[in-house]
Order: sequence, then structure tokens, then C-alpha cells
Amino acid sequence: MSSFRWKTTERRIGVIGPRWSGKTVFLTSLINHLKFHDPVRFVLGRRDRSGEATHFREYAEGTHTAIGNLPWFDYEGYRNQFVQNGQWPATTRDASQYACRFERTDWMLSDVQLRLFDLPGERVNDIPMMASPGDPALGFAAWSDRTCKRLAKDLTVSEFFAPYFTRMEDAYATEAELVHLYKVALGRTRLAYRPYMSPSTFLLDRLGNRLNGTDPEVQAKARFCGLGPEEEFVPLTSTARSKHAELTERFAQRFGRYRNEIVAPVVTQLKSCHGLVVMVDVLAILGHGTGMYNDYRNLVTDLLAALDPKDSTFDLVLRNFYEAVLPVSLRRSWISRIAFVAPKADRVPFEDRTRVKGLMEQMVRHDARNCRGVNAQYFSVASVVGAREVTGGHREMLGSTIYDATGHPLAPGSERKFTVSAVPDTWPEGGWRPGDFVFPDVYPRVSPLSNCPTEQSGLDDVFNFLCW
Ligand SMILES: Nc1nc2c(ncn2[C@@H]2O[C@H](COP(=O)(O)OP(=O)(O)O)[C@@H](O)[C@H]2O)c(=O)[nH]1
Ligand SMILES: [Mg+2]
Repeated sequence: MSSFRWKTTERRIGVIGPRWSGKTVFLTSLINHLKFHDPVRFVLGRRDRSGEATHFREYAEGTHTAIGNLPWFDYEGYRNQFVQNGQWPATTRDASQYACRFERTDWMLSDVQLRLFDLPGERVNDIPMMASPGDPALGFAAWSDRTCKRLAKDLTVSEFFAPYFTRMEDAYATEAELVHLYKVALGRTRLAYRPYMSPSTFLLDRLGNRLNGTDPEVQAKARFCGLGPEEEFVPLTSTARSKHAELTERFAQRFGRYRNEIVAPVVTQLKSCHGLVVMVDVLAILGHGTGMYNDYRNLVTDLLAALDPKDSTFDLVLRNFYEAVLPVSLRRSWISRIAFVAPKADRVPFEDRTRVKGLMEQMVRHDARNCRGVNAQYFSVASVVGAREVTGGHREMLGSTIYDATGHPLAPGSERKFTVSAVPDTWPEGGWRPGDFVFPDVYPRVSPLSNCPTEQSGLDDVFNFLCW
């Protein structure tokens, strides 16, 4: 029977990271463990006085006031992917939300209302669009000035954008030409591992498809800077804006729609959170080379800069846009805890997991320290265990690998042994290349019992840190 609780504690947790960093698996597994809570498999609260989650109630889509207009997180769909197909969730929408309520036996006075957000890290570059809310023309001008300045000043990328800047000075330049030149420059920026991408739909579209390939000309034709092919916009310098009055007006309208539909929901969600999980896929960074390292560094720096109370961009969001959108009860929150999570820890032996955490800490510590009023902690997590360590083996793991030794895809099924690279103590100073470190992908290991949550490691520690 449900016992009476005096009040409800609401916790809003956002999970942010680039595509493929394990956000959907993290959230699916967390919900699964809370819904079918087993105190042995998931420690809730303090280890010496842990509790049990009971009376779990899920808010179905539409039955509970959603925050902003993010689509609902498809928990059942993702969970069935594991249980029925033995597969990881397929590509997900770019952003989503989830809400539930439960009691916990270690909290006598209140029950918990939990809200979770799956937030794409790729959108972090668009946050400055929120800086001057209101009129799209003013907003577009402010974003244009900021972006153009940033691109022109950066020693590496300014060269890529030179043709674009030259062309926009010509009053006869067409919209198609300018958009194309800007996208080619973005593509080249991407290849040089300078990941500043705004509008970020060029990098990650709303259906969750990420930019790939290596030919900027091809990418420029396939991808869009805006809500869609008819809705593209690119930044213009103030002189260019005066030369292209009509185009500027068009871009400003599209900018306004993009900001409302894509950026505002993510920023609003981010701002409404009490705690944040920042996914840093250390094994992927080791596997992919220094380029991905720099991508992640940029993401973390820009994200934390935006969260810093002294950053005016976010303050303005808070004062203008955000206050207009959220009901009073949701306004006064501030991210006070950030969990930096290195996911997929099951793919390395136990002895290496501390090193994985250490590498993540070395990478983000400096930025985290500068973020005032935020308690940052570091975790190495396997949201869903796929691989196991072979006891007595030397970096030998056992799991159902997704590819065989020659790179051919395999169906989920029988487990095989494979060895993994040693995780270094520090990031190799001289750099490293794709393939220098290998940690094979594996299928999840799932119990055929329908209510038995998948094995996790460290997921409970993250939750306890963020739901205090
Ligand atoms: N071994 C292992 N692999 C994982 C785990 N979490 C995620 N992955 C892998 O990472 C991929 C991307 O995860 P996903 O949650 O979809 O990433 P998202 O794009 O950030 O939502 C999955 O398809 C898995 O291959 C984990 O806990 N263990
Ligand atoms: Mg996802």
C-alpha cells in the first residue's frame, strides 16, 4: 500500500553528449532499474542504508504537462530492442523527455517526481542564438556578428571561410551561392576537427542523423543549415546585411523559426535541470584519434561556459525567453551538480576502469573547476553490460561482438573471446591515430526474464549523486 508522503521532491536530470555517446541506453537502463527495482542490482541511496523504489508510475505522453515541446522518450520501444532483439536501440530522435513518479523507502517524508531529458550535445553550438531574444531581425544580427567574428578570427578555419566572406561582399551574390559556400566551409572545418557548427542541423538533423562522409561538396548538397531545404540561413556580416536587405530579412525569419523550434526547447530543458549527466565517451576518443578528443573538449568548454552563472547568454535566456515559457513553479532551479560519465565501461577490464575515469577527469577538470557553484564528480559506467572480463585472462574479454575479426557484421548470439588495448594513464602527448586503441563493440547481455533489469555498473552511483 502506498504510504502517505508529505511532499514531492522534483528532480530534473538532463543527459547531454554527442550522438552515439550512450545517452539513450543510459536513460533506458535507468528507467528500467527504477521501474522494476531490485535493491541487489541497483543500490538506491546510501550503501549502508539503501532503500527500495516502490509505486512507480510513468507519465504517458500527453497526460502530464510536458516541459517545452520535446517529443516523449520511447522507453518501451528501446527496452524491447534489448529484450526481444538483443540489440541496442536504433538511431533516436535528436532530443526527448520522460517523466515518472515513485516512492523510495529511504525517504520518509517525500516521494520523487523525476524528469529526464535526452539532449543532443551537437546543439551546444547554437546556444548563442538565444542571446538576444525577441525580434528575429535583432537576434539574427547579433548571432551573425558573433559567428562571423568567431570564424574570421580562428586561425585554422578562417581560411576555409575566406571564399564565403569574399562572396558575401558582392551585392549580386545569390542565396544559393552563399549557403553553399558556407556549408562547404563547415564541411572542411569538420574535416579539420574544429567542430564549431552553427546552425547545428548541418551536423545533426532532427531525426538524429549525423553528418558523415569526407567530401564537403557532397555534404553541402545533402545537409541543411536550418529547419529544412527551404528554411536555410547563414550568418552575414553587418556590411553584407546592408547590401542584401531582402536576403537578410528572409534569413532572419528562418533564424527565428529555427531558434524557436530547435534551440529554445533544448536550452529551456537544460536550464530547467537540477543535475546534468555529461557523457564523455573516453573509449571512443581513444579509438578515433585526437580529432574526437578536440571535439569533446570543445563541447565541454562551450557547455560549461553557457552554464556559468556569469555568462550573460544564459542569463538573458533566463530573464527573457525562459521566464515567458515556463510556469512559475519551474523557474527557480539551477544546475548544481554535474556528473561526468565515461560510458560503456564493460568493454575494458576492471583494472582499466579507473584509468578511463582518470582520463576523463584530466580532460574536463580545468573547465569544471571554473564553473562556479557546481559540484562536479566523475564516474565510469556500464549502463547495460555487454562484455565481461575473462577471469585470469590478460586483457581478455568475453562478449557477443557486433563485428568479426575481419570487420563483417555479426548477428547477436554466441559470445567469443577478444582482447582489448591497454588504457593509458594519461592522454598520449604526441597524439594518437584512429585504430591505435581497439575496444570492440558488443551486443547487450539481457536476461530472458521480462521484468529483470539488465546488469549495470556504476549507473546507481550516478543516480544517487543526482537524486539527493
Ligand atoms: N558495451 C556497451 N555499449 C554501450 C553502452 N551504452 C551504449 N553503448 C553503445 O553505444 C551505442 C550508442 O548508444 P546510444 O545510447 O544510442 O547513444 P546516443 O546516441 O547518445 O543516444 C549503442 O548502440 C551501443 O553500441 C553500454 O553500457 N555498454
Ligand atoms: Mg539517442
